[in-house]
Amino acid sequence: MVRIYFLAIYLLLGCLALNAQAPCSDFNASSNSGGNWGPSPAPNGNVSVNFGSANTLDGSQYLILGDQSGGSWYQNSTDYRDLGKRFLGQCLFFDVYLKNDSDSGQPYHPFITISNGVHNATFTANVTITPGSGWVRIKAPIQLSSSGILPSNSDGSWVLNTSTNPADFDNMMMTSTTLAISPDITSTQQEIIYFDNICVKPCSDCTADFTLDTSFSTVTNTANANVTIINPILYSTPGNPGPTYLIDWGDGSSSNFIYPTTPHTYSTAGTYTVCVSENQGKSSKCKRCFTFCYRPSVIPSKESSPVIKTPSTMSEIETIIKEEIRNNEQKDFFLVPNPANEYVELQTTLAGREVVSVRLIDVSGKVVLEKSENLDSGRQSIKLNIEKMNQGTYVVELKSKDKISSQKLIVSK
Ligand SMILES: [Ca+2]
Repeated sequence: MVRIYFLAIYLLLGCLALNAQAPCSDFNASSNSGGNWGPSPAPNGNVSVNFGSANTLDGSQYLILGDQSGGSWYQNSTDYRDLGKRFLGQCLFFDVYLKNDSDSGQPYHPFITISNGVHNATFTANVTITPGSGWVRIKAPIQLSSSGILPSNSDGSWVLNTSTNPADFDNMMMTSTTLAISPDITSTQQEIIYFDNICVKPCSDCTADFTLDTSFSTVTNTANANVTIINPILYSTPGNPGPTYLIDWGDGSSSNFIYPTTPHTYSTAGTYTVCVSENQGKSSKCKRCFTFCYRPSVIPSKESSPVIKTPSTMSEIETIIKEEIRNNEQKDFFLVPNPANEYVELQTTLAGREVVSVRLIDVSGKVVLEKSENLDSGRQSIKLNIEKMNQGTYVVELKSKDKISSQKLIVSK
C-alpha cells in the first residue's frame, strides 16, 4: 500500500506566511553560513569550522567540522528548543559525510546530541560510514519513551547519557535547549566530518517538502505559481536511481521538477489543487497536495508593475487555505461543528494511546491556540474553546505520533 501523508506545506503569498517553519539548518547562506550554530562554550568548543560544496544529496553548501585538541563540539542553542513540545511525532534529520577518521580503525556511526542543560541524549545511526563512502541522511524520531524504552527507528536509537530514568529523557526531549554535533573520533586531531540539512520534518517516506508561492499579474490577468522543493535528493547512481518529483498542477497539466523552482501559469480563475509526488523508480513513495484559489481583480491595477507581491494582493487574490491529507480520501479527524462559534470539537480515532497536539493557525500564520493531550486508543475528541477568536478562516493542525494532518475551520460570529 502506498502511504500518503500530508506534510508541512505552506503557501507563501508575498510576505504572508501561513505556517511557522520548523527549524532547518542548510548552511547555504553566503554570509554567516553557520546561522545560529557556533562552538560550544570553553573548554568544549575546540573545532575548526569551514564550509564546502556540494553535498551530493542536494547539490548545496555544507558545514565542515575539524577536530582540535580537547572537547570538540559545535552547537545550536536557538533553533531546536522544546523539540518535544513543538514537534512531537516528527523527525530530526541530518546529513553526514565522513572525510577523515584519523585512521581510527573503528566503524563510525553518525550521531547527534540534544540537551536541556540537565540531561543529554545521543541518537546514533545504525549505518556505518567510512572516509569518502558518501553522504548519508539520518532521521531521529522526536518521541517520548514508551514503557521505559527510549525511542528508536530503522535509522538508529536514542541513548540517554546522563541518567537511566526514561522520565529524564522525556523531560529533556520536551524542554530541549541545545543541539550539538562533533567531529571527534580519536585522541588525535585529524578528523573531519561534514554536516548538512539538520532539519525537523515529518518522518515519512518522503525525503523532501515543498513550498508553493503564488502571485497575480494584473497585466495578463494570470496567476503564477512556483513550486520549490526543500532539500530534494538529486543523486542518481547505477542501481540506486534516487527519487524523482512530479508536479500535478491541478489544471490537467503536470511538470517534472526543475531544480530549484518550477514555475506554472494559470490563465483561468478557479480553485486548483497542486500535488507533488515523490517517486522511486516506477513506484510512488508519497504525494502531498495543497489547494489554493484565485479570483482576478474586477478593477485592474493602475500600477505598471506586472506582479504584485505585497499583502495588498489579498484584494486581488482570494486565498483559501485548504491543506489536506489525501489518504484514500479518508479524513484523519472531523471538526464539529464547522463553521463554529464558541467551541469546536476535534474528533479522531487512535490506534493506540498517544500524545496528540493540536494547533490553530490564523491566516497570517500565527499560532493562536495550542493544546496537547495524552489520549487513549479508540474514538477520542478534543474540545477547543474558540469564544475569543475573531471571525475568519483558520487551519486546525493535528499532530499525532507519525503524521500531521490539517483542515480548514471557519469561525463564524
Ligand atoms: Ca546545505
